[in-house]
Order: sequence, then C-alpha cells, then structure tokens
Amino acid sequence: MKRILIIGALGQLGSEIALECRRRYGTDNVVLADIRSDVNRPLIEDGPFYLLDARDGKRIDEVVRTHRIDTIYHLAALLSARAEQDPMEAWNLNINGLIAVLEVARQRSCAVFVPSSIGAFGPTTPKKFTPQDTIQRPTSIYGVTKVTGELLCDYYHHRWDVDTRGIRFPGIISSLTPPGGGTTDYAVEIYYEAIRNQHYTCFLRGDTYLDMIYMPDAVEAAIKIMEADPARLRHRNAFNIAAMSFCPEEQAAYIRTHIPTFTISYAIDPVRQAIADSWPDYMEDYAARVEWDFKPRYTLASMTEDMIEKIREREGL
Ligand code: VAH
Repeated sequence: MKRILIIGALGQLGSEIALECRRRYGTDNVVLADIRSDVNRPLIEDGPFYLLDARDGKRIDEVVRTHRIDTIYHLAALLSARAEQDPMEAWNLNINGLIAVLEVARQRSCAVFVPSSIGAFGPTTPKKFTPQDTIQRPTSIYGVTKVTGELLCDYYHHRWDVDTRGIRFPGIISSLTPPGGGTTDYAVEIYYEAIRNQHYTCFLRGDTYLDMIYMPDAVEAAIKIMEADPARLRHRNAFNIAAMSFCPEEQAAYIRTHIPTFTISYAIDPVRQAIADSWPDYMEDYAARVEWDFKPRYTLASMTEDMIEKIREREGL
C-alpha cells in the first residue's frame, strides 16, 4: 500500500487530493503537511498532520523517515496573481521548496508528484490545441517557476532516476476549499456570487478563453498518473490535460440555466488579464490520454449543475 506525504495539504488542490488519497489508501498511510494549521481543522484532526515549511528539507526528511513515505505530492506554491505581487518570494517558495523535496526524494527513493500549469506557457506558445511539446516562454514569474520546476523534475529523473511525474493543470474549479491568488479564481467565485447575490463582477474580460477542469477530474488525474505503469510514460514533467475551455460569458450563460436572474459585469484587473492573455485558449492532451488513460468526466454543463447544488446545500440557500 502506498505511503503518501502531501505538502501543501490544506490548499485548494491539496485538501481534496488528501481526502481522496485517505479514502483510497487509508488515513494512516496519508500524512499531511502545511505551513498553516488555522484552516480545514477536520482534515488536520482526522489523521497525521505536520506544521512545516516546504523549504525545510531536514524536517521533510524526518517525516519521510518516520512514516516510511514512498510518494510525495508537492503542492506548496504561490499561484500566478499572488506571485506577481512578490516575485522573489514566489521564486523562493516555488523553487527552493521543490528542490528541498526533490533532494529528500533522491535520498529516500520517493516518487514525487509536482503540479505544473497552463501558466508554463507564454504568448509565443500556440494558443489553440497547445501541443504537449512546444515553446515555453512564460511572461509571469509563476510561469517561470513552473517551467523551471518541469525542468528540475526531468533532471532529477534522468540524472538520479527519481520517479518524478507532473501535470500541467488548467484552472481548477472546486466547491470545497476556495482557491487563493490565482488568475482563474473568477471561475470559482462566480458560482458563490451567483447563488448569494445573483450577480458577479468579473476581473477578466468576458471573451477570455482558458482551459478549466472540475476538481473531481483533477484529483483523479493526480492519483491516476502516480499509479500509472512507468514503462508507458514517454513524458513525465509535465502532461497537458484538458477537460473544458470556456470564457466568463459562456460560464454565465450556463449559470443562468439554473439562476435565470443572474447577471455579470466586468471590472478588469490588468495584471490578471495580462497573465490570462499570455496563456493558451485550450491545450491538446493526447499524451496523457495515451500514456496513462486520462479521461475527464465533467463538462461545463455538469460541473455548473454540481457546483450550484453543492454550494446551495452547504450554505443552506
Ligand atoms: C492560477 N489556478 O490561476 C492557478 C493555475 C491554471 C491556473 O495555475 O494561478
């Protein structure tokens, strides 16, 4: 049975990978770690949790040895918009944290999952059907750290045979833990505002197309790739995955099929609009589908229905 350490376990993606991994592999086999402990108390109290900084390689090594960890999900990072506010801190956490984890993985023979992002592409990358292997000249510091991360993970694999694997995630939409500091956060906020106020003021232009994925499909992908037969993997860091591509206007139209009075207006954030404009409209993901059977289940229609149902249920609306 896998013995997993999830670093950044209380974040939007980490918390849901933690829940699903504990369900599949057993709570005691899934150790959580995060730099904060003031959120998600039920998850913290449900099983092994450590308060630690992702850059603290010594502490990570202690946890790996104590729990005989064989797989690390390294999810601690500053996301795109937050990173632009403090580029040096973004480099420090996103890269020095990753190197600390890769060094532990090298010394302790752990497999490592590291998320990349559509943010690893830039304005010179083909925007439609973005290929798995293509130009990567991102113009955000987040994207620079994501490309660097992809290259570091490839290096640790071919230099020391560390089992590194990664995915270039689209914007992730979830109803449990809110995202923090991302350019795609609008696609989550819009559901909450539609239910609470029947109106949302969007910080991106209404015709901004971006790849998006619903959290259940993102979690399934993150687990499936780590269970894949390594002999099938021609790529490793990091696979494009694409589930849906839409713009705020389209998402608003689907919301209106459930909340007819919903309206959307725009107050463009130039920083996040510039980041979004530098990213692809939609990627091709044949490598993920061929090499480890990636197959998303949700569409914009079914995700919208599920999100609205879950938020209404939890907020008693
Ligand atoms: C962000 N949600 O907006 C993250 C993600 C594809 C976007 O990397 O920064």
